[in-house]
Amino acid sequence: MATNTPTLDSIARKVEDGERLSMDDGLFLYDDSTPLHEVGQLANLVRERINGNVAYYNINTHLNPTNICVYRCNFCAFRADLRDPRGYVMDDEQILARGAEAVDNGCTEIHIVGGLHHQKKFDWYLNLVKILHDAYPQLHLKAWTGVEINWFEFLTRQPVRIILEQLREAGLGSMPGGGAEIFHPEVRDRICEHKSDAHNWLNIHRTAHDVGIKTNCTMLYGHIENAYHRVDHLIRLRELQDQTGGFQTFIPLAFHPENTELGEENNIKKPSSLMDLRTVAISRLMLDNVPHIKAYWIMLGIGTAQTALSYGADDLDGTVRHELIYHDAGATTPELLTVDRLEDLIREAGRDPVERDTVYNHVHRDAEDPTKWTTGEPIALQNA
Ligand code: V47
Repeated sequence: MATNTPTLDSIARKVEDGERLSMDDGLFLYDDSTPLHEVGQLANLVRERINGNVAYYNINTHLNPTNICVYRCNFCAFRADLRDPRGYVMDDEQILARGAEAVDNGCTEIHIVGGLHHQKKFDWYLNLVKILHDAYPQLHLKAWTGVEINWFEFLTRQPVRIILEQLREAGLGSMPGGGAEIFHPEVRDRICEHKSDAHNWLNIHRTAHDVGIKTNCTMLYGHIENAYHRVDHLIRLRELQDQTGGFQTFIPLAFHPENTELGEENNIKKPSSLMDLRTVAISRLMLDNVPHIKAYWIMLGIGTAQTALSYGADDLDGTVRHELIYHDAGATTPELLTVDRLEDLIREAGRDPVERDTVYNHVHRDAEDPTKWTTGEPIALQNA
């Protein structure tokens, strides 16, 4: 009887023919004995087929309005208990100041996520979006993960659809991809058992897509999960994307162990660059229906992020300001990169830099005053 055990040749044939890879293919690609450069070459083929030679970035800032969180995810170094001296909550004035700073710096996007505060009602989160949108309508608010939306369901007892519509009405533009972690319960139950499970997270994104809100998706790797859990995670995302088409970008997130219970109790080291590149490449190969793969430079480090542009990634995220989640967990990357530096990094990697907005329209900058910009035409994928 013919065996279906994958080989590099069988996978290469599938990739060349645009055929979908299976769980077994994914596991084969994750095996240490499968040469990384071969995996990377295949991923690069798909990357160039979809995104040509372009690498995208945006000009953005982060806003984490509070770090106080009811949940105790053991991988998180950012969260604080209600009475922890490290805990903070930003007031409206501080939130608006962040918006003003973003506009002054020519940002097109604010990425907003934070803790789930024990005492804040849904109106606090809604109002935050509203005051920022009212004051700075030109800024795209990429706000609240599936986990936060699930918390809002708990707070309001309202269906997800109603919550999302209220947020959109207040000014929410899209949703970031956080909170997905690892879907498989063997892992999820050990790192964040209390929060939104896979079913809830995926359903929230399904509803967002259904009401026309684009979202991103992520996977947190390099802790207690194995290759099976990672490939399973990617396949679950791929299945939802087949149904909705609403994911724009996948961001593989390398676990940073410093100052975390998960890292300390299991003596976990940050994943190697080789593991990072393999994960970027396998993500590109498995997620054949997600247009963009992001090499988040804050998390990967600059050198690995540049290399990732030839291992399947086509996006570096943005200039980024005020990032806390990774820096609290030991990231040694700079606090921000200038546009010139980002563009140089992309060119040095042999790609053509293109500034995009959050939902992948071209951004055109005023030649006299680069803090001023207009939204241009949607970015066309090569093989869409
Ligand atoms: O959900 C938390 C992860 C995520 C740690 O959508 C950690 O464009 C590693 O989702 N080590 C939040 N990871 C960040 C996120 C994100 C980042 C950039 C762009 C986008 C996007 C989304 O960060 C969390 C969790 O998976 N995280 N703690 C840690 N110690």
